[in-house]
Amino acid sequence: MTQRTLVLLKPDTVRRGLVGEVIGRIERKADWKIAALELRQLDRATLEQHYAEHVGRPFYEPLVEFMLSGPVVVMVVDGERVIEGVRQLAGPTDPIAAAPGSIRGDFGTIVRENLIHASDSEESAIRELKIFFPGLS
Ligand code: RTP
Ligand code: MG
Repeated sequence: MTQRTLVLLKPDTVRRGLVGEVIGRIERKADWKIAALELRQLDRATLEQHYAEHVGRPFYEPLVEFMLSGPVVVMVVDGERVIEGVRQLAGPTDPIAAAPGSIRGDFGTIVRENLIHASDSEESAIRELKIFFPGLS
């Protein structure tokens, strides 16, 4: 089943020079294709939409500040079961709980600074793709 997902490489990934490493893991999966890719400084309005489900939670404000702290890589990836697949490559939200071999498990320690975002369902992917790439067909 070919799907499309939205992936963000968070400011920690860019700052730490791990963009190539993380993109490489995505790129090496059979038949997955990068459909769009951009280094972008996000603004608060975009993040308010993106993280709408988390508004009011204690981690929301620090999360938005972190996501504004530097540019992120915004990308669209197409391929076989890519939504579940990128989540699997990323590992669980808490990098200490994430298994070695996963992106978060290999490179992360802090829950907030967990390197990568990937849409968690087809519904989320459609919603998030509209926010970050409104012109993409
Ligand atoms: P993401 O949306 O970034 O792919 O990550 P996720 O589904 O694994 O995590 P989610 O629950 O949607 O939370 C979004 C992001 O908020 C930060 N966070 N901080 N307790 C905390 O300090 C906390 N909890 C979540 C993380 O950056 C998480 O990825
Ligand atoms: Mg999430």
